[in-house]
Amino acid sequence: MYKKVLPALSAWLLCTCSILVVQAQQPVKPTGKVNTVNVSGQQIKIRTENTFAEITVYSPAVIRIRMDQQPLLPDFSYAVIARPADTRVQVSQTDQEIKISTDSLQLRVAKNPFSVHFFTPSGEVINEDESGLNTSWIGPAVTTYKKMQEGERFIGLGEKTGNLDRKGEGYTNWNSDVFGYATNRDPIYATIPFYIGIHHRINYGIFFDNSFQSDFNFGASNNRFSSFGARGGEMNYYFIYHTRMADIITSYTALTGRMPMPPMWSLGYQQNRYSYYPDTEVLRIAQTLREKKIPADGITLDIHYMDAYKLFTWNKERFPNPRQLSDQLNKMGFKITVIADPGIKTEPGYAAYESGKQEDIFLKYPDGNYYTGQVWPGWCHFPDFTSVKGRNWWKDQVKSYMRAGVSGIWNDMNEIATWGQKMPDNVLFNYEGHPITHLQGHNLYGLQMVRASYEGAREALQQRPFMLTRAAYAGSQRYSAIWTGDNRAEEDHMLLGIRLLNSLGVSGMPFSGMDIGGFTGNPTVSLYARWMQIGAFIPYFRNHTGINTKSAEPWAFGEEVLEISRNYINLRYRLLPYLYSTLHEATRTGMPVMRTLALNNTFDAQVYDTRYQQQYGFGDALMIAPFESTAAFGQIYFPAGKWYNLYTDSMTTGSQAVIYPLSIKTLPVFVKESSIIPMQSLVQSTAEKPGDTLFLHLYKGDQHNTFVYYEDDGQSFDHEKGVFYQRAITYTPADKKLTLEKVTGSYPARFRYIKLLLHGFPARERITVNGSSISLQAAAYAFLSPISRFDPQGSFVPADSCLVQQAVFPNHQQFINVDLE
Ligand code: NBV
Repeated sequence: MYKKVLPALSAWLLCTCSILVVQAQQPVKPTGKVNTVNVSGQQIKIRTENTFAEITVYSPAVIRIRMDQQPLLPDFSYAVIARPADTRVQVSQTDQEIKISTDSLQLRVAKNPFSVHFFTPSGEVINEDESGLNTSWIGPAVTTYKKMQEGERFIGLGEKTGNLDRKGEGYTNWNSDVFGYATNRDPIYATIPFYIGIHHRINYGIFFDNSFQSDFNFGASNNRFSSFGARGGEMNYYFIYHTRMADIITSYTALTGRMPMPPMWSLGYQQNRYSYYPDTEVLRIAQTLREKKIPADGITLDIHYMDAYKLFTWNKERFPNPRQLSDQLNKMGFKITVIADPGIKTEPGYAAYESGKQEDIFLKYPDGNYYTGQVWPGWCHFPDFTSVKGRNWWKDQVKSYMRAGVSGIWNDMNEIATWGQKMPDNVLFNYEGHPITHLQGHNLYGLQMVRASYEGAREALQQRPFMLTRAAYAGSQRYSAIWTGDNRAEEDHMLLGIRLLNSLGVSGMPFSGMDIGGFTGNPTVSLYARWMQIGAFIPYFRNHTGINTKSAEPWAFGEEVLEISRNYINLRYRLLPYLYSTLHEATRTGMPVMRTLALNNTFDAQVYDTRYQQQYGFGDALMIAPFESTAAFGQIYFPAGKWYNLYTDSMTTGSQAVIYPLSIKTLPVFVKESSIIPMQSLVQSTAEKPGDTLFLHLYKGDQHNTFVYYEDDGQSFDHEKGVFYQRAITYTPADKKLTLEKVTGSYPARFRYIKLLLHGFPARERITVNGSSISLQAAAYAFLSPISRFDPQGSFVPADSCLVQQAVFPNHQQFINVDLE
């Protein structure tokens, strides 16, 4: 017997020991040294001791690095829509390194061990692997370590809590349902693995396209490196270098796509709660908005419109005739957005469940059984949006909303959220016919859901649908706006919300919003007022609150708050031509609407100071300085240049911080010198015509400035066929001129006249427009209305006003030249 056991035992010991030796040798597997290099045009394939690598030049400013322990799989990404552009590239090599140069960037790949080092064309280090760490694997998990440059800062990564400058922090991407999240909670709902590093007057972007749970470390609990990695999949990142941050965002959005033009109505004010029902209550809210002269465009229906939370059904008692309701609302100038959760109740006889089973579109376990998880309706199956079949099924279902007169879909719970939140790892996602597990599919679910919702709604409406999503992955901007989920009615949440939206903005998602007033809990009167003011300067302006909170409509907090809210909603509507043009810029270049000051003042250390980090640009012209509603004074940082107070035109020179008295009646807003701001007269909804005059505000300054003015019909896709109205408006201070270029596009102008309002210009009697002298009048101009004082005499606090010089001239299609002095 011993004869048999002993050899077996020694064999077992030998085997165990050798495994231990191997493991002890390499618990962390490095790339190793380069063995072979194959150059083919813009692509270089490299084989190292432990790695299969591929370097691809996408453009002079964008280089992609791919690495894996196994031969690289066929290339596939839901996020990236760009292909490498033909680019002039020079590749040379020695025994030590491979040198790859484009017109804007130099990459040196060291051969022993394999590591990458990016330089500017003049040889400054932009970013390089941390020597000794580089890229490595721990089991299937891969991480790239970058040397922490002196003074390096990091911004971006989408919807992430924390400070504007993320230095010293670590973050995880795993889309999560985080009801009433703490202001430092991570992760929350969305995954955008793109960040911008800043040091020595250099900035660069890194997009790590890997949908597994990923981790970013910007010097958290280490003083050596920044790193990014994932629990599985390839090391697959795009390195982007430009001298201006704006261009980095443009290159990033060239890779992952840009938002489409939204329907104009989605830029109006949206009234919401969890939930307005029955239909008569929805109509009462709409009517009250009209009666109280609060401009509004949207009403959103939360989960109670459904029958027992069953998707694609209507509760027959609460909403007996949805089409009639939407027709009535449409006549009043309102559009309906409905919530849609992905869970389909497993109830025999329920149409969506039956047809989903028949079409076999639900997520499955490896043994072929459908995955069942619990959420609002009870036990549910979940459509697999990573299959064509699943998306097509969803698209058909979604069309039933459009038949009921719905204009927008609010995609909720798509992290995927299930009660308990621990969806099993072994659930399979079709992934276009190449199945992956939940580990890789999870962060993609929201993106693919909004893709299917957008495409279905677009086909059904033949007009621009509005889409809102809670979960996202890079690229979601191509289909949907995003909001920041279940925030709290607290002061620091309002400020956090601004940082989240600013961060989403530099991460390619310009169309965004947060629940104004807060979702959980009840805001104080002043917090509500301040939040509504800020809401006017947020791309998606929606008031929303939870199920068991007090009423949160603008009239629920007393007369003064009603006036404040109305005042700012009015201002928002008057600013629509400016906002719409700014969104058009987002579709062309990826520029955000909410612009952290870091975007245009990247190397000014002050803008990262936690006292000023919430300040942001709303488009190019306006700077918003948000403060807690309880503060009596606020310290505001003015970046370089000159700044006008929006309400009074008083001027502050930049590169300094100023202590500013605060009042709950006004939100501090400033206008950058040389700005051009087109406005319209007040309407109660975007369905109403805004009068025949475009108000063009021009602020005297020393900076040359161009604003691209844009209009279209606000609803169809005709603009894709050239039916738009666009003209560049340029202010040239050196020549004392304002020029409106000849109009491009075939859409007829909405405005017959232009009223030019000059701010900060010396008083004169006439100006010259295309050679003809036109009279100029001095006038007081107010951006806000007076506020009732509500004292026993009922007197009014006069509104702040600016002294402007104004002139009116026809808005013809041809070149218009205005001589200002
Ligand atoms: O559908 C109800 C809510 C919705 O109002 C909210 O905006 C979402 O973020 N939804 C979450 C479901 C869960 C609420 C506790």
